[in-house]
Amino acid sequence: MKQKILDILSNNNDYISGEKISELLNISRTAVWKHIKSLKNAGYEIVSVTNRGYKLVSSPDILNADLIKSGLKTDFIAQNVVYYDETDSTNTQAKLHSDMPDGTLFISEVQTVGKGRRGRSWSSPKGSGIWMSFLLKPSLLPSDVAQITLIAGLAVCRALGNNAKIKWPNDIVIGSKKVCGILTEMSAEINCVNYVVCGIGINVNTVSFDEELSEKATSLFIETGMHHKRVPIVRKIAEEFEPLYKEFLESGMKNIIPAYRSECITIGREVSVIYQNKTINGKAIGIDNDGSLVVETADTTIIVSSGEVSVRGIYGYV
Ligand code: BTX
Repeated sequence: MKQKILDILSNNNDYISGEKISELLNISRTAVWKHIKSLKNAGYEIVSVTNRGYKLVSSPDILNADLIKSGLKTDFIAQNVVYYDETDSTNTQAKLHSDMPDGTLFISEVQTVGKGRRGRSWSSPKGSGIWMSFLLKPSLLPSDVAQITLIAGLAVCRALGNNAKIKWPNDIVIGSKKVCGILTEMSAEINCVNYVVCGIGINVNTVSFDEELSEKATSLFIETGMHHKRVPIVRKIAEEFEPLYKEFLESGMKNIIPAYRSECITIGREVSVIYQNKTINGKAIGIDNDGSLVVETADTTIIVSSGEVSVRGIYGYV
């Protein structure tokens, strides 16, 4: 009932009377008042004016499954949400619960064993970030799954704004520092994918990083000097991700790549590409139509696909 009242208040820009809410929900005005009181206790700022009613002024920055889903404009992405106050890793949980529906979002206030790629760890402190994973069940060849990272990157980049850019293949940066990392994992047979887990970690209101990270990590707060509510960002990512993902499943990357290129900061830079225990230095000259990085070296041009690869700028992290 509290959630229904919240929905009504959220969808009303003006005051709405207690009487009107009690009619809409078929409960007494005293019950409405009690629920409003408990919403206020939970951190919602709701003003009440005699003869006019109630108005929602602001919501607390809590991650809540109902808040994420309420009015979400997607068909299936994040329509089912599994929320944890604390968990090891949302990617691990998504894999453990892979029987859940396609598009299920796993999200946690804190991760105790946040994972990066190849055994690296991902710092996921309580309250200041978005640590979440989409469970996906695409009909794809295993070799095409890495492209989901690129799509998620474009969706995050659009959702974050604030001049966020993509550092190919799996980081989102603002300026020259990393604000988001993406870890895509899958369970597959030789020719078919059972499921994919696309994990997204975003530093939102992190005030500072420890010494080891501060050289390459940043947050929305550090970049803008403002706190940002996390739920609207989660919703925006889901709403940006779904049409891109559908387009990808229908027609591959060809219609997505032009937009990806225009947000990708790696193109035109001198880079060091590390893959299969080799390091190749060269200039990133483009992204081809399936999302691979084209690198020109002293004597040849190589195409690097976005699977297990790290890219470092020769003159810094980006
Ligand atoms: P990556 O391997 O590209 O980056 C990991 C590296 O990034 C670490 O070795 C460290 O240097 C640096 N790093 C660690 N934590 C942070 C941070 N908070 N901000 C910036 N840099 C950091 C990137 O892997 C993939 C990260 C995915 C994280 C999400 S969170 C939800 C989901 N669950 C989970 O366990 N992982 C994913």
